[in-house]
Amino acid sequence: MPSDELERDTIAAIATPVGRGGIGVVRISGVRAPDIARRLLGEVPPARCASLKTFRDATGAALDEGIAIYFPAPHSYTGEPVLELQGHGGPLLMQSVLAACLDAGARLAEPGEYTRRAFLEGKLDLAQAEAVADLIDAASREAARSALRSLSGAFSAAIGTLQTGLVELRALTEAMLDFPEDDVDALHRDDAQRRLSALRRSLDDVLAKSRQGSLLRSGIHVVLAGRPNVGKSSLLNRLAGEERAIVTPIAGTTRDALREPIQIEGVPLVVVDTAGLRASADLVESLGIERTQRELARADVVIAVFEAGTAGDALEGLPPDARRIDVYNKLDLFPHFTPPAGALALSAKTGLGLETLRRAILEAAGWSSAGESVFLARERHLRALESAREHLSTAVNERRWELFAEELRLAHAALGAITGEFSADDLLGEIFSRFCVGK
Ligand SMILES: Nc1nc2c(ncn2[C@@H]2O[C@H](COP(=O)(O)OP(=O)(O)OP(=O)(O)O)[C@@H](O)[C@H]2O)c(=O)[nH]1
Ligand SMILES: [Mg+2]
Repeated sequence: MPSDELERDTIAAIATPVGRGGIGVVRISGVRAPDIARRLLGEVPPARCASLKTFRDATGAALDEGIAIYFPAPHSYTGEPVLELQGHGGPLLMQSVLAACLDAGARLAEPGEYTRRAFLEGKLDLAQAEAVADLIDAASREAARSALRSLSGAFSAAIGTLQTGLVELRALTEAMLDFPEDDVDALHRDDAQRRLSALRRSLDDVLAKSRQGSLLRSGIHVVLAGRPNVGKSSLLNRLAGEERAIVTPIAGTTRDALREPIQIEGVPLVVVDTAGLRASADLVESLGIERTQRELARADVVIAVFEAGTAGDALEGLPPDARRIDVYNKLDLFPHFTPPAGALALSAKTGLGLETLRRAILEAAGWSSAGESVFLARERHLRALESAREHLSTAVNERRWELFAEELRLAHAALGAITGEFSADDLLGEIFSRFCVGK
């Protein structure tokens, strides 16, 4: 730990959202918290008890009356002495309480600084600290549940188990480096390979759960595309459960891409309705079609919409790598219509076939977990896991103990980056700067 971390400033911030509210919280963390309590409240409140207090400024004038809670170190969110002042949540009032804290010796906290301190004090590892931000930002029930699981340490524990396995294998390998006689070697080589296979299986399992979880974090981008008037907007409204997009019998109704966040089984998706694809002389419509092409380029899943009773035709500009679901709409008009193999038939008007479409969307997006525990992994975690996986694959074919040991060491380091065991300062800066102030 650098020495400036030992002599940390005491920080203060408004922890509740900006604006009017029934309650507003100012949070102070650092060695001066007791001193600030004495200046504002006249005394340090008893540990972890809610005390009704008058908050006063440096001149002794009353600012607000509210609840003060003092958390002595190390039993606080940051691991430092923490004072929480819960006052009336008016913006001006909160500002004046905060100003009194600054006058009493605190400085304004930076975004994520409380959680960063919690990390430095060993209250949380890096994956858990990230889960705090993910929990706050969770856009769906499933995402929130996964974030909470990571926060409680389930993800870190899975990484920890992998690391323990690696440490054991590394110890075995290091021993071999000292005794390279042939007979011992063969025995240990078998043992090492067995352990290595088990480790690789566990790693693949964690990686699969993390890939699933990353879908929850980023949300799945689903784009509706097709000729004008086939019912794309009607389908969006159905999926959203509300009349979001304008629907008319006029071809070329939708001009601009319309995004709608929806959830299917708690999984967050963004569904984009687009302008129908056709050659158009209308300037606005042409611009809309350009936007359709842009949306298509970054789709995870494309729903290509056709009309029942027609053969469907080739749609230009569909990205080759996105998953595609072909849908024949207006089944109510052609109840005996059978879609081509692999395509779905449905009716946006009656809702027939919509459930099948919802399931198909999740499946196309790669979501397979039926309530099973997934990890709300970030891109950073996926990269680290993939890197660890590569080192283990290299190790499998490595006959030289020194190089075998080196691959294990690198895999170990990659996993350590997830929990912050081996993390550079700039990575920490990058992670915590995305937090809100007061967290
Ligand atoms: N009978 C029937 N009519 C439908 C169905 N879905 C859409 N329609 C009708 O088809 C017409 C076009 O629907 P939209 O949802 O506006 O079609 P769109 O693909 O968004 O059209 P553009 O925005 O012009 O590209 C409207 O009159 C809808 O009421 C359906 O399942 N059955
Ligand atoms: Mg439309």
